[in-house]
Amino acid sequence: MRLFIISNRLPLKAQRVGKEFRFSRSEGGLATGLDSLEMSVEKYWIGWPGLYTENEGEKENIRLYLEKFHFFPVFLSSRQIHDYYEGYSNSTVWPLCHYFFSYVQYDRSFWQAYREVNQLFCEVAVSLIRADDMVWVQDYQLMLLPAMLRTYFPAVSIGYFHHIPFPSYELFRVLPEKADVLKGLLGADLIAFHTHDYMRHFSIAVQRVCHLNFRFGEVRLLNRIVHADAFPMGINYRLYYDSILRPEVERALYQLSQNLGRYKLILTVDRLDYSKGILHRLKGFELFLEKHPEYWEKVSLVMIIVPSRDQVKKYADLKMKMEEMIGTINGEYATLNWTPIHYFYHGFPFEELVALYHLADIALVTPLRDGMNLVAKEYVAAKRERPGILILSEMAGAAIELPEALLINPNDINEIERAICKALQMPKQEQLKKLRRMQQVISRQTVNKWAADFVAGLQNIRRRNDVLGRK
Ligand code: GDG
Repeated sequence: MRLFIISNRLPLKAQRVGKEFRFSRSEGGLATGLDSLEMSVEKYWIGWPGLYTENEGEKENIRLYLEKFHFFPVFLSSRQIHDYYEGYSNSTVWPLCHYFFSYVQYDRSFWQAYREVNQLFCEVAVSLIRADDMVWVQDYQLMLLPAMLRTYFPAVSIGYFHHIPFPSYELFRVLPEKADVLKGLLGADLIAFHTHDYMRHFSIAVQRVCHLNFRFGEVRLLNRIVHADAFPMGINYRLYYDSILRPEVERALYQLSQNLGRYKLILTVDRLDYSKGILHRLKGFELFLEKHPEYWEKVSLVMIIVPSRDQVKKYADLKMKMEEMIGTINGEYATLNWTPIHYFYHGFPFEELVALYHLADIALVTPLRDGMNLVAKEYVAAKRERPGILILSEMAGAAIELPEALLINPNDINEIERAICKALQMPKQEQLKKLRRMQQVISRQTVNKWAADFVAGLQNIRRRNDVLGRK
């Protein structure tokens, strides 16, 4: 059986280096999660290779290189990147789904480009897929694609996964194109979310906007049913749990301990994004320093921010404010022997990232909204048998599976400050007990299980739809 994954980005991105191209792994939760899938099906992938070119020769070279991995590129023009990706996807849908209502931009040309690019993805897919293939569309950039594909292939198996929150109807209803978006999604047989709450919000929106009756997670259309469900995404657990056994990770850990081992370490890892609560977190850490001079020169925050969407104004503004705050805090509290915040505006190789997870006494994960948050799960797994505390926002999808974390409301900087203190004082035995319970949960709900469950769910609905179609 062949499975076509269709996402905005391919797992490999092309970058121009002089006259050549360099290919590297794409960042972000979707790419890291799906790329590590081990499946019994033949896997193909359609997506944007992350680079803009109008040169047909260059496109051909990129295409030839990627096709060796069964990756099929969709090339976008600079206008499409601006209006579809930075525009409708990241300046309209993203803030809406993360409850940043005042950040939402409405622009007719964004919407037109969104439709046009979804159609472009559809054309590439139609040239590749066969009626007996399975298609798995990923995320909010491609919400119109399921219905577009359905017009070409009435009986093909189509699934959709929404990696970010689906907002409550009261918020979703402000979207001018809400009916088109829902109709687009309803082209799929299975529509899945990280949590039941997101799924419930979606089904209420379908009832209110499309006047369709959702019962027991299903809606009946003319000749088929559409099923909606929660499939919490996991991580490649063994990869993180066993990572410290790798000599290169052990070496990285040794280096880190030499440089930072004198201090208690609080680690934060995010893409640059206002939804991740970076400014609130910095205020919480500043309050902690202000109220607890006894921890000066004893605790440092290591902050990794992976560059993301910095062409979008809100992201560029966030970067400026964040760096200003870091500068102010370090300027106020640093001593000749101690830097309160070690800030990195770039990604780290996997080996160094997992060494940091393993070493850090505390992971501070405080998104204001987050579909799931894989960093929280990776930290718990990478600790192996070493103590550590996860401070986790109750606004992250991951909080539902990890109630043993120190759960906080990320809007309340006093709670962040108190949680840091509590974590620093927590006995080691209690840390280990909580970690073990969380490890049990995430070792069962791995990324492979997530994908296998999704594919099984999709096959099940398709079988039922085939029967309905024959009637
Ligand atoms: C979206 C949703 C949902 C980060 N820094 C480095 C690095 N990373 C990797 C992490 C992790 C991934 O990036 C980030 O995943 P998250 O889930 O935390 O966040 P988003 O990118 O916003 O992902 C999110 C996810 O999709 C999946 O559905 O959980 O809610 O927003 O895997 O390890 N990797 C390396 N170096 C870094 O410096 N190698």
